[in-house]
Amino acid sequence: MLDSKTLALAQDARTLLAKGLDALARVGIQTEALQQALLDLEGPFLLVVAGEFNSGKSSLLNALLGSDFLKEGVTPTTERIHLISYGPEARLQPQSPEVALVELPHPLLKEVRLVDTPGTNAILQHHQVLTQKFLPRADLILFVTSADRPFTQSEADFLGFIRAWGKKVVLIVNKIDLLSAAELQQVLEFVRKGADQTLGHVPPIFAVSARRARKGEAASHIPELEAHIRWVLAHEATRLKLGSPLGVLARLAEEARAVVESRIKETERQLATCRELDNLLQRHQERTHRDFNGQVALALQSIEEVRARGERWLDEKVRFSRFLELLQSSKLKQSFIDEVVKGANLAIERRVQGVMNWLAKRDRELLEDALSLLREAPGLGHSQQTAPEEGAIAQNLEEALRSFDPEAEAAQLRDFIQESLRGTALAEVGVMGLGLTILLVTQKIALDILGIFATVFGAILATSILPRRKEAAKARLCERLAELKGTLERALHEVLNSELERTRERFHRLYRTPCARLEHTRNSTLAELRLIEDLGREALELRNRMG
Ligand SMILES: Nc1nc2c(ncn2[C@@H]2O[C@H](COP(=O)(O)OP(=O)(O)OP(=O)(O)O)[C@@H](O)[C@H]2O)c(=O)[nH]1
Ligand SMILES: [Mg+2]
Repeated sequence: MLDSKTLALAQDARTLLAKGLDALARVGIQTEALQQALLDLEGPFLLVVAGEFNSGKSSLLNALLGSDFLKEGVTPTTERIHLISYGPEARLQPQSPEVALVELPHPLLKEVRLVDTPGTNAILQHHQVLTQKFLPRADLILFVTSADRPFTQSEADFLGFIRAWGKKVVLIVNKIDLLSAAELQQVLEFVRKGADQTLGHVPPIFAVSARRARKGEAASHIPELEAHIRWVLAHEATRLKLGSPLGVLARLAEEARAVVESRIKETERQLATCRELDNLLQRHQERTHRDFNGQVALALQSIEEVRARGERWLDEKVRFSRFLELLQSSKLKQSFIDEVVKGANLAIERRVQGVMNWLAKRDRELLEDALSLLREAPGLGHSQQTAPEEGAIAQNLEEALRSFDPEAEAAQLRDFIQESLRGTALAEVGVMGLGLTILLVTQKIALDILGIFATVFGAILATSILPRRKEAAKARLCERLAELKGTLERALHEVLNSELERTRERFHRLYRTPCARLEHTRNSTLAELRLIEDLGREALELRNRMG
């Protein structure tokens, strides 16, 4: 009959285990061991005998049960898990290639189910696998080591495995008939130390001889072991039984934690790529902004050239000897057109076009840089498998690059410049018949040939002193051209700003969605990690509360 405190603990355990099953399954951890442990909660106490092959596990069970039913031998002998329970007469029934059911008429078996397991560290690997698979079900483990080769390295490894599942252990040093009393003391000391190091504590240790017991000789110490087993069954069975699935839960939570942590690490690595893309965009925009001034200077150069030619023209024409000629303004006008401004509009348009091409090239470079950044992202280069979100980003970038048409881009940029020049107050164009079908010109950025000539000519006529006329004309020319330069410069900067904005938006579209998904994944995986850590901690706390 369970007391109320144990009943409450059992209830808490069941609630926690149900929560655990759910959480572990969601993370993708195999939960069979926990499901089995839950089923076993309702079944008999499972006392499992484990250890290296030939240590005398089957002999020990035969000695405890006073039978010779289990096969013994010097080579690896026990091939299956033997589940031994009470039955009116001895019988063995193979259940599967892995499990055999044994019934024996021994009263101890009414209180406990004993389990004989294949030995570890044998050449037959599958024996060890069978035993390791079964161990999570154990409520208590009798770990058998042989007195003639006590506590080997592989036994220490195996005990470490048992500890990870949170199992309680009783250590059995078997075959003590092979040792003198002094040797036995040495062996026991050695085993005690080894156990302490491996398990972190010294479990109960029994030094026995299954052989003596079987021969009916004294000093087998099997009765002491049996008494201990009966005591455990009477006083600790419930606690151990409830603790068993909690140990399994803690162990699986630990496994899940490692899995989830590595997922978080992988997501963080991909998120770092997202941040790299942000940085790349930022650097690209800063660099484009900086280098743009050089491009603008190139475009303005054409206007500068008009100014230089205009000044030279004035120096040449506005001379006393040619003064009469000057007054024939139609000739003068034609000369001004031919020598100063002819071709200037085309030159400006070409240079502006050059700036637009440069901007388009920069956009393409950004896509290329982003793609190589993604290809060189840590992990991507080494693993064959590309993470899905990174794959999506790379695909978007490749697609954007494939469909990237620098000419169409530059044309679109021209549209921008048209837009930004609309409504500027330069004079009408095309009037001088220069054949200006050029886009820019129709958008009023062309040199206002007539206007400039009128300004210059007006300045020439405005004053009667010749050198002054020249200076005044030069000054007016400069003024008008500076005005034009200012307009063009502003228009180009407006284009730059809207282009940077547009690039930012378009570039973001290529990776923002997968990156947002990654952030979401990271956050939900972090929440999973916290849940798993809580589960593991609660499982251990609850087991400790059981005493
Ligand atoms: N001297 C001595 N030999 C023992 C004792 N117990 C078992 N043996 C012998 O050790 C050998 C192995 O015994 P098993 O009981 O088959 O050992 P096991 O651990 O079940 O071996 P596997 O089933 O192969 O894992 C047999 O030859 C036994 O006779 C003992 O107390 N003293
Ligand atoms: Mg055996």
